[in-house]
Amino acid sequence: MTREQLSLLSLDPAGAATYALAEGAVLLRGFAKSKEARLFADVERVAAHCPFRHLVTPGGFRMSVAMTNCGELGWVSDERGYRYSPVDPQTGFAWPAMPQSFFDLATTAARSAGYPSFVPDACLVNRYAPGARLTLHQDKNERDARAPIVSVSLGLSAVFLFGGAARSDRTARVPLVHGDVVVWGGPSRFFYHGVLALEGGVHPLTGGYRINLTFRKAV
Ligand code: MD6
Ligand code: FE
Repeated sequence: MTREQLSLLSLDPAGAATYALAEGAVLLRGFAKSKEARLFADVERVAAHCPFRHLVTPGGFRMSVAMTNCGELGWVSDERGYRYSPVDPQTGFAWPAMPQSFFDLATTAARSAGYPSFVPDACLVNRYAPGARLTLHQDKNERDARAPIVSVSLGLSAVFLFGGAARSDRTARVPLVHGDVVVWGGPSRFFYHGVLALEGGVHPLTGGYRINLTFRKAV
C-alpha cells in the first residue's frame, strides 16, 4: 500500500495529514517531526538507565528488535511468557519515568485520533538495526481493551504490515517514515500487525537505526 492508496481523512493548514488504516486506526503523518530532537535525546536518556537488550520469546527465540522501557510498567518477555513488569529484570531497578516529551506527544496524538482520555502508563522503546523485524502479532497483554496504542516512528523508514482480526487475513504494507505516528484502537485494537526486515541506511538523527515508541495503558 502506498501513501496515495491510504484514504486521506483530513489535511490541516500546516499540511499534517491523517490517513485511515482501518476503523479505529489512523496514521498521523509527520506528527512527531517537530519534536524529534527532544524525543531522541529522551530515548538516549532512557537507554542510559535501562539499556536496549534482545529479549527471548517464550518459545526460546532471541528477538531481532532490541527493547527497553520507560513509565510505571515495562513490557518484557522470557521463557515464562510475555508480561508487564514494574522493574527491569536485567537491572532490578524501576524503569525510568516516562519523559514529559513522550507523555505529551502520546496524549496529543491520541486526542487528534479521537481518543481524548488516553493516559499511557507504559512505553516500550524498540530499536531496529538493518535486518531486524517483528513477525505478525497482536498486542493483547494490556488489561483495558478500550485504550488505544500510540506508536511513534523515528529514524530509518520501515514497512509496517497491517492485517485484520485473523492471522490469515491479508496484510497491507504501510511505509512508516521519521515522525509518523500511528494510533490504533477501537474495532482494530487487536488486529494482527508486524514490521518487515529493516533496510540499511543512515538517518541524520538516529544513525543506522529505526526507533519506535509504543505507548500503552497496561493496567
Ligand atoms: C513498530 N509496532 O512499529 C512495532 N503495535 O516497531 C507495533 O508492534 C505496534 O506500531 C501496536 C500498535 C501499533 C504498533
Ligand atoms: Fe504491536
